[in-house]
Amino acid sequence: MREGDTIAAIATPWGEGGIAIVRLSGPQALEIAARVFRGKRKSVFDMSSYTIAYGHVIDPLTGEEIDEVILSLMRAPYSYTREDVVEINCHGGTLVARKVLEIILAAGARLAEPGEFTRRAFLNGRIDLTQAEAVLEIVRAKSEEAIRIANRKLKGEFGKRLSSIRGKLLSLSAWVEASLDFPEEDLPLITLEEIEDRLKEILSDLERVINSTKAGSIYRDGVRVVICGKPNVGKSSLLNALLQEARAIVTSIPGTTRDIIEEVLNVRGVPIRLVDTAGIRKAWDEIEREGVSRSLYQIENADIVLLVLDSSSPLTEEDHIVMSKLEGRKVILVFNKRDLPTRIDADSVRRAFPKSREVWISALLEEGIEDLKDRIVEEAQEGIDLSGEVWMTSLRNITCLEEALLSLRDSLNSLRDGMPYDVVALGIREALSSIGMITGEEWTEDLLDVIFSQFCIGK
Ligand SMILES: Nc1nc2c(ncn2[C@@H]2O[C@H](COP(=O)(O)OP(=O)(O)OP(=O)(O)O)[C@@H](O)[C@H]2O)c(=O)[nH]1
Ligand SMILES: [Mg+2]
Repeated sequence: MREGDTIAAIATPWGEGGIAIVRLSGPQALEIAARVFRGKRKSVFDMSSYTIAYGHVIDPLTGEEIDEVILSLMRAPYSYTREDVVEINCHGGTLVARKVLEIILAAGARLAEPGEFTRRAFLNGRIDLTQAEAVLEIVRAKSEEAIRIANRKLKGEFGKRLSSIRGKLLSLSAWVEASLDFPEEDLPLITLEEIEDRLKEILSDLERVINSTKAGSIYRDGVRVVICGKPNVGKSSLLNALLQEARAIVTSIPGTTRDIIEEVLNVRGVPIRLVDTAGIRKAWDEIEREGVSRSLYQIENADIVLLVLDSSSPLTEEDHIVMSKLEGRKVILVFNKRDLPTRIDADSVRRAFPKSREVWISALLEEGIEDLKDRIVEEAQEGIDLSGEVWMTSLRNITCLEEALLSLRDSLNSLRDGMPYDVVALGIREALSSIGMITGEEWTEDLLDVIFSQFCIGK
């Protein structure tokens, strides 16, 4: 990675589109752009920052016009990367954008690596690492709620939250280390009680942040909801009703669905991965057997299972087989076919799942579906406090937060066990470093490689 050179990439997706954008960033961005751009009115050098110019990209070797373009200029330091940035909007054909990029590369730029523009924004101090990751979260957001949370993070609010914890730790660490340096003083600079109080306060603050990231992970990663039940209870009808389209085949023949059907759906801002499965029973043929074993696999990997039952007929042996597979899963009881007279013994089902929510629906008439959506969201958010802060963050960051928590707990225990101050100080230093890895106050090239390799080229 050479930080001082000028990088370029196509910033828009591959393929045909209205326009494609080729982006350039670095100290030679203007010179390179000037070599390939012939403006109608002025040259790139005469343009003010945040203005655009109309003209053509030409091949400097042959003078041939390659494309009619609009060029925009953002001068350092007020740009995405804090370097000079030029963006060229060309016609959206794959070949045209490629040709423009090739000419720019021939004129002295280097092809950017994935996420390198954002990496420069970080290295040049425009954003911290939490903001860099928020960029990726916005790109990948699966719901409006996810965009909202990521936007707050992009503004730096998550980084500030962590920096404030880091600030408290720094100050505590300074006191503890100062006490270590002057052991001969009669009075310690900070008393044991004071250290303990401050540690406890920071610990509970950190716990709050960790909880809030758990809340956010629902919006970031979504929830896997698996529809299961014996054949013919209306699982596929339910999938279709939730999706509002005839996605799965529905027939009155038991054993209609053979394979897994997966669709993504947005429920009250939570991205839901909805899975329809083959009805579980002793299979009649090899295809169905395979279908059933796939259903069981889906149940094991579900966040929430919708146990669909036919309320218009008594429970059967097959229902009991399905129910026996659901031990330890989060289950919502879905009594379907409520448009028909009730013949199911609902109480015996409730006894088998005393903690489960239940809902009565008619997938056929699309009744009770909104109710079911509410139950799904409630179940997904159970045990998570959404009234306070909500953050989305990567697994890497959650691990760092948990490591910081463990280090601080170690410190607190050492303190209570009467260990020397330097043992206490060690835990605090470790916690500082774990949190610094999230905000980017501490980083290594390897860490940046891991983070930015997830970005696309041109971002
Ligand atoms: N009356 C009534 N019939 C329903 C309802 N939901 C589904 N059905 C009917 O029940 C039959 C089976 O529906 P499916 O949705 O294919 O059932 P399934 O659980 O996916 O069945 P398999 O894929 O075979 O496991 C069809 O004839 C549906 O029209 C309902 O709410 N009320
Ligand atoms: Mg089906």
